[in-house]
Amino acid sequence: MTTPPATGELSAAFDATIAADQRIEPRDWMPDGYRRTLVRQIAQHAHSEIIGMQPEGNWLTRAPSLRRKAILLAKVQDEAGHGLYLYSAAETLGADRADLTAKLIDGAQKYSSIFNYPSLTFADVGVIGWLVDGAAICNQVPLCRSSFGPYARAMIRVCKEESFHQRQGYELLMTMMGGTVEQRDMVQDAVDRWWWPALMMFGPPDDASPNTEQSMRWRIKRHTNDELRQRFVDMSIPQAQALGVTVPDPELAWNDERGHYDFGTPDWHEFATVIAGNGPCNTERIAVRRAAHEDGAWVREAAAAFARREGASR
Ligand code: BYC
Repeated sequence: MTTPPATGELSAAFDATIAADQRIEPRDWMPDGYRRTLVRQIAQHAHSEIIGMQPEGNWLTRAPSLRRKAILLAKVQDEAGHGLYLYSAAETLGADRADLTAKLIDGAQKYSSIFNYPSLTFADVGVIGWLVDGAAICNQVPLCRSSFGPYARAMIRVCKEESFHQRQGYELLMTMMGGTVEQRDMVQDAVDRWWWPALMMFGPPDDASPNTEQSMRWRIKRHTNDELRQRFVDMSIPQAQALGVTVPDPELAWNDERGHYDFGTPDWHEFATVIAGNGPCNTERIAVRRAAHEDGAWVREAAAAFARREGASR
């Protein structure tokens, strides 16, 4: 019998893999903190995809045409798929999917702040695609190089689908901007409501982000929250100009010296309120998720009974 390697050796192998920019796989030894951080981030990400179906899902029965309905249906279904890849990635770390769902419903685990805002008009569907999926792409493209293999691989497919989502949102807004004055006003109103929450998606500022430093060292995160927020602003402003809308930030200005846009400070008090569970739609989002979980109990029971029968007949 061979002697198992000592923890020191395992830890050195882990550090060397990270330093060489290679992937950690589920079979590899990893520090408890690395595993915990990944389960936290991946679970939160999975929950966001699942809860994220709600603001747009609200418009499925009221889409203005069959074409818009088919597009929206496909997008919302994609989000469900993203949630499933991510729950699977969390399972490779030893997390239990039923336990993760219970933690979401109990409020023990977070999901993205952005989904606690209401979608008031069909223009919100376009703005969610443009800005929310746009922010998601900015945040998630670097995660395709995250050090944990299953997470990085899940992100590749997620990002491909998110770019389709972003384009469908932008195309919808372009169409509305070519319409009536009322339609253009709806788009501007939606941009005014979603701009700041979209900037908050990147998380607290770097000097108030407890997890960034260690997550960067472990190469789970590749950029800080502020770096990605800046990238998102720089990317979105020319798109806003092409669309013919403005963003609700009097401090926004191109800074020639930095080669970036300067922009105002998001309302971090509002962010703290939303992630503490007291945003405009937190209660409703969790109530809908809980009801869907309870309504699906018979499906889970039937699937488990089928699996038991198949197992017994083998
Ligand atoms: N909302 O130390 P920090 C989508 C929490 S889905 C809520 O900077 P970290 C889409 C953070 O968890 C979008 N909570 O944390 C779906 C931590 O609290 P805990 C979701 C937030 O992890 C459908 C505390 O604040 N995307 O794209 O280093 C349709 C301190 O923060 C938020 C992902 O999840 C927030 N916005 O960095 C369309 C991407 N921000 O956990 C689109 C993957 C921070 O210690 N996640 N918190 O209690 C990440 O990249 C990182 O987890 C974050 C935060 C950048 C979000």
